[in-house]
Amino acid sequence: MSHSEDCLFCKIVNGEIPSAKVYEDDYVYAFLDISQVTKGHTLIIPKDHFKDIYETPSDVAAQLFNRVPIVAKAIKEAYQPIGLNVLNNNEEPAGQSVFHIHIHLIPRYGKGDGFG
Ligand code: DGP
Repeated sequence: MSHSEDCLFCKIVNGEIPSAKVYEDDYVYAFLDISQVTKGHTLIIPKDHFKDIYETPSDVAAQLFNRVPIVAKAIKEAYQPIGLNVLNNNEEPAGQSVFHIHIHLIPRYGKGDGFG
């Protein structure tokens, strides 16, 4: 398993930094985003370190995106949103602030829910 020494999300995967786990298997880890854009805002990351979509091998991306419906259904069941946005930011100008690829799942609750 490849890690980057000073990567925040590698530390979350390792348990060095605590997180609220939503889902985990051998390849991916999902946890609540610390700055909840809406209630239940979740991030899914590969356990191996890759900076962004450009550096992520297709097989790892396949595993990562494959888990989106699983986590989306768990969020829907737990939080009962009326919609859900799936988002992936790559590079700083696009809003990436943590350089370990991640997918945002943002549950939506209607007008005034704080997103969009
Ligand atoms: P992005 O801007 O797309 O790179 O998203 C990074 C997200 O990571 C941002 O929404 C906030 C979240 N985040 C940053 N630090 C932590 C942390 O220590 N714990 C958790 N759970 N989330 C974090």
